[in-house]
Amino acid sequence: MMAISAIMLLSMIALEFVFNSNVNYKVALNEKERLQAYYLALSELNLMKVELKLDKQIKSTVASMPMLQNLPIDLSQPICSQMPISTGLIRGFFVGGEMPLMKGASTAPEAEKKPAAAKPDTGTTATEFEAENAQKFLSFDGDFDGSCADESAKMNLNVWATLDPAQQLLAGNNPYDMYKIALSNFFKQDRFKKLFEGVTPDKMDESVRNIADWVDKNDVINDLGGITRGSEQSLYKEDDRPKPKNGKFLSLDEVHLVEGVDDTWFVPLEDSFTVYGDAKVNVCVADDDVIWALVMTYASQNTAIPPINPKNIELKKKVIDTMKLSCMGAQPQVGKIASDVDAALGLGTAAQTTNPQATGAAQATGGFASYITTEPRYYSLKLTGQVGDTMVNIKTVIDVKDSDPKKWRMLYYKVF
Ligand SMILES: [Ca+2]
Repeated sequence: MMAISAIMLLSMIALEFVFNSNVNYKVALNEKERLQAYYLALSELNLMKVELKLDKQIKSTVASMPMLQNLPIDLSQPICSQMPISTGLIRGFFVGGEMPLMKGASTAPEAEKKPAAAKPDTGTTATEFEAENAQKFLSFDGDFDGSCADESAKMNLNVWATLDPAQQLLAGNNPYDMYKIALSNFFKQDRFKKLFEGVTPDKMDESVRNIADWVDKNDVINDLGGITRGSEQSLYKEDDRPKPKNGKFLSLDEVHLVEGVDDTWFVPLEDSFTVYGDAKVNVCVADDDVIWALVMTYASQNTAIPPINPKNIELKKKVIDTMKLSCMGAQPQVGKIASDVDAALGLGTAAQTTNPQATGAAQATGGFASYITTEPRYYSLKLTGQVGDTMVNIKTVIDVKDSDPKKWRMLYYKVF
C-alpha cells in the first residue's frame, strides 16, 4: 500500500512538474512572440512614416508630369491609405511575379515557362535579384500590416473649446451653434436611422448640446441662439460620475462620459470624429456623410442658397461629385472647391460667389471655404504585428506639419 501511494505521489509530482515547465515554456514562447510582433508593428510604423514623408513629394512629381496628369488618379487620398505597406503587399509584389520590371521585356508567365538556366539571359536578372532579395528580407516569422487615416477628414468634437456660445452676429448662427447644427445634421441623416432607433430628434440635439457643453469653457447648459438652461453639472448628479471637463477631449474614449452619448450609435460612427486639429474638414478625403452634413449646414446659413432637402440624394450626389472633381490634382484649392460647391448648390456663377465673402453677413457664416481645408496634418495610424497566434497592435496619432519627420510630434501612442 505504502509503495503504491509513493508511486502515485511521485508520478503526480512528475506530472505537475511537466505541466509547470510546459506552462513556463509557453509563457516564454508567448513573450518572445509578443516582442517579435511588437517590433513588426514598429517596422510598419516606420514604413508608414516613410510613406507619409514621400506623400507630398510623389504627389508633386505626378502633378508635374504631363503624361500622368490625365490619369484618373485621386491624389487627395494619402498614399498610406491607398497602398498601405504590409508583408502581404511586399510578398505579392516581389515574390508573386507581379514585378513591374517584367512588363515590356517579357510577360511573367513566359518567364516562368523558361528553364531556370536560361533565365539570366532573358533580361529579367534584375527581377530575379529583387525577388531573391525580397524573399531574404521576408524570411522572418510573422507579418505586419497597417492603416492610416487623415484626422482632418473627420468632424472635430473639440471645436467648442475655443468658441463662444454668446457670440453675437448680425445675421445667422455663430460658429458655436453652427458646429452643433453640423453635428446634428450628421446624426440625423437617413443612413443612420437604424442606429438611432428609439432616439427622438430632440434627444439627438440634446446629446450634441451636451458634447459641446462638456468641452466649452463655461458651466452652463447652452442651447442654440444664446439661450442658457442652468448648470451643466445638473445632468451629472451621481457622485461617482465624472463632471463636464470644460476642456478638450484627450481621446474619443472620453466622449462616452457625456450624458446622452450612447454606445449603440456612437461606436459605429466613431470613425467620423476626431479630437485633433481645428474645425476645418478636409473634404477631399472625408466621407460623403460628413461632407453632406457640412454642406447642409452651410446652405442653411446662407440665405442666397435655395433650401436643401436632406433627403435629396440627387443633389447630394451632384455636390459630392463636383467636389471630388475639384479635389483632383496634386494641390486642390480651397477657394475653387468652395466656389464649385456654391455653383452646384445653385448660388449663381463661380465668379459671383467669391464676392459675398467680403460682405459682413456672409463673412459671419464664412462661405464654404471657411469650413474646409485640403492640408492634412494629423494622421492616425493603426499598426499590427503578428507572429503565430500572437498579435500586437499599436495605435498612434502623429502631427506631420514639419517637413522633417524627426520633428513630427506623437500625440497619442497605445500598444494593445
Ligand atoms: Ca456650456
